[in-house]
Amino acid sequence: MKFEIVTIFPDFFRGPLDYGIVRRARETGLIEVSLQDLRNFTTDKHRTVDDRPFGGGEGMVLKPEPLFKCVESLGVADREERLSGRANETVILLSPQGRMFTQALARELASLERVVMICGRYEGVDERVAEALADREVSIGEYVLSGGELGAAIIVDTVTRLLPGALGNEASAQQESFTAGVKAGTEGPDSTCASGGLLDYPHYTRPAEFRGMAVPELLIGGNHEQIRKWRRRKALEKTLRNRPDLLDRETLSEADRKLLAELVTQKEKP
Ligand code: 9D3
Repeated sequence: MKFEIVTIFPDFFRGPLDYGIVRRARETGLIEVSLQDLRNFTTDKHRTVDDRPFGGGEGMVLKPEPLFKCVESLGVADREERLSGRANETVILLSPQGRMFTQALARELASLERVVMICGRYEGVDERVAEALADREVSIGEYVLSGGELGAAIIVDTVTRLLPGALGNEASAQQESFTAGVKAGTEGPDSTCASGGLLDYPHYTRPAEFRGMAVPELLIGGNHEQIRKWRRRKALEKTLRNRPDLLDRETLSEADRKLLAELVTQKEKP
């Protein structure tokens, strides 16, 4: 998988991509990350990448010419080929106006050979980039960043860990929370699995008691059926508290619904 990142701050990526799973994936050649300095695609003496907005208003806008020149220099397939899916590659514009980046989009990107990411800066990017150069506009969340660079780093990280061979235990990427979609009736997670569609259950390691805080006794006991049920209940509990929206989507099993009903009544007590 090749990631190509178009940015005015290539040095920004020294750091986020040099640790852990992403670093190892680069070292083993599972992924390649290439940084494109947008200023190298300017033609004027001052290497200008931005200009004032037509129609007036605050701030500066990234000019289209260097962005088009840069992406075209990478030898990407025609936009039509990309959009139809005939080319196994995509060009993404990172912008606050984009569709939300989700685990589902990460999975889609993980199936491609090449992902080009354009990082916006200033108050925005000339709209012709979104209309005619990028295949899609993606936001990483409902908050305002200073530019798309953090978004691009997040996408590299998220997609890389989905690639077969990126994790020590290849099965574990499949088990993570937000892979979602585990239906009722499908067997619940076993003792080593996370809880499909829910937030993860709490984890503990040694010591069994730390500053007076004990690890739940049941986890030390080793009754795996009990442990499985406890983890499912804890996952439901945490999801209800922190992400109730996930419960609406979740198709819960009969046992889950019973547990959840209990938790809701407990919560309502003073
Ligand atoms: C008031 C208008 N602002 C839009 C919300 C202007 C503006 C602010 C910040 C335009 C661009 C930016 C820079 N942000 C990104 O380029 C960006 C981003 C983000 O701000 N939030 C979430 N995801 C992303 S991806 C790129």
